[in-house]
Amino acid sequence: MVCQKIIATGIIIAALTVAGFAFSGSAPEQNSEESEMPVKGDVIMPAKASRPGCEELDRCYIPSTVTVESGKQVIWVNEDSAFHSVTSGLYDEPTDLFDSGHLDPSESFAFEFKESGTYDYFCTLHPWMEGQVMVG
Ligand SMILES: [Cu+2]
Repeated sequence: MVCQKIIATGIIIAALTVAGFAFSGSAPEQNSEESEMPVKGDVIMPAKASRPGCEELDRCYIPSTVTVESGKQVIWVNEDSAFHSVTSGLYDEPTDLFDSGHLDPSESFAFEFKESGTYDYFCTLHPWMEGQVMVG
């Protein structure tokens, strides 16, 4: 009888251990889809953004407007097969806050926004490409 009790207790402990392991193991699994991508961008430059017309569909930078807290960085990823840039200001009126330079396909650029405000940016190669970062 004593022996059976010990075995039964052992099985319960083993079952709890397996359950606990499965539970703690499920947490990182939720992020596995994101980590499959080389870089997880907040904004992407999609295929064909180099052609005029993406602005009509609001698909030059996706999303074209992002909101972040101050002190946070925004990451852009060029998913197009053409060069693009992420340059602060407007095409006719660039500012010197940030400029990615020419981004190769699948290259990324990150910038940390320290002060709240609304920041326009554009692509130096394709003037129709415009986006905005709202920093709260
Ligand atoms: Cu571009």
